Amino acid sequence: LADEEAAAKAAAAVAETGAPTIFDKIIKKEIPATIVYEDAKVLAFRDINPQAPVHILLIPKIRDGLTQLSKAEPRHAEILGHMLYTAKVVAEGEGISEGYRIVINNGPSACQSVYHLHLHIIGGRQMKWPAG
Ligand code: DGP
Repeated sequence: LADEEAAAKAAAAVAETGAPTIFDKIIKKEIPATIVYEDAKVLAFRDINPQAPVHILLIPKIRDGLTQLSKAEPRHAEILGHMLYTAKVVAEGEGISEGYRIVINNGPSACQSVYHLHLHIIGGRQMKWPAG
């Protein structure tokens, strides 16, 4: 867990520089990803380290300052709404509408590791609550 905390803090420090993330390479199709949904504004692809039978990341194609949810400004309200609605559509496409979880890890204490806002869409198994 100490390693996880250290990595999360290091990732947050890099985020402050505004550096691009691995997700930019996925958006530009410079590195492969299993894309399950795409429109003009968002991209959804399978997580490389799945925590459940279905584990998809949904991201805005343009980061526009949204390194993490806590940086959201009023101008982001539309894309945030579109992301949440699209999560519902993606979950339907995966056949998990009966039950799934949407997660946003915000900042080091939530173990955010990639500083390009993303929703986790997780399902296909029984979830536990509270989350760890
Ligand atoms: P978070 O901890 O909320 O910042 O989640 C970042 C997620 O991104 C994590 O579950 C693993 C995933 N991830 C990191 N690098 C890659 C990659 O290159 N490809 C894919 N498909 N997922 C990645």
